[in-house]
Amino acid sequence: MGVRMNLMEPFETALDFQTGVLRPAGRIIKRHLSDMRGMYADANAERKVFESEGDRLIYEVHAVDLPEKTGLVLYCTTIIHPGRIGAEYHMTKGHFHEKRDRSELYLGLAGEGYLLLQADDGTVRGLPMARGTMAYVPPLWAHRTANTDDEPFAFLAVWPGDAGHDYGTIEQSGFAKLLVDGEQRVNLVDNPNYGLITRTT
Ligand code: PAN
Ligand code: ZN
Repeated sequence: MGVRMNLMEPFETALDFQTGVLRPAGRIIKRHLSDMRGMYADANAERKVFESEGDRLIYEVHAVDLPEKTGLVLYCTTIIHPGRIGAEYHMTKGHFHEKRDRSELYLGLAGEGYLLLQADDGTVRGLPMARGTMAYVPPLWAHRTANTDDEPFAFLAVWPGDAGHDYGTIEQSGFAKLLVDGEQRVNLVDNPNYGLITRTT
């Protein structure tokens, strides 16, 4: 159990810029491959990972434990471990905010990654992220991050307390583009499963 902060008292959190770890530890969420079944395009590659090594840890969220309330600022770090499922880089589940017009700010801390953004009409944008990159997630855009390097990719996220998270839309449709390893290092390619129900459990 992590420390729950008193939202009416000043407090400080120590952020390790190298690792993205917060102290004192709040809520830590670990996302394994089994939490993301069907989200990677290459189902065979996903199955092979399960068979050869079991349930791989893909990413961790280290959140300062505050209530999701209007007027509060919430923040957490995300650490995406390096690796691929097939050609696709390790990534987060991705979501829209439940209140679609709530925006967000990301700050790259360590490693290299990509922020993938998708509008309601399927338009996709990709922003490279490294240490010091401040990436703005506008209202109405779904967002997902991926680790495109061989080291852990860590970033800080700050967003309004009443934004909420809608995971279902992405679980159903996916993103229109995939971030894959290719000759030019990072490639954005069409997702053959886009718009289909990709989740199997
Ligand atoms: C981020 C994300 C975090 C994990 O803090 O929640 O990177 O990604 P998923 O939530 O998609 O699993 C954020 O965008 N918060 O709103
Ligand atoms: Zn968000």
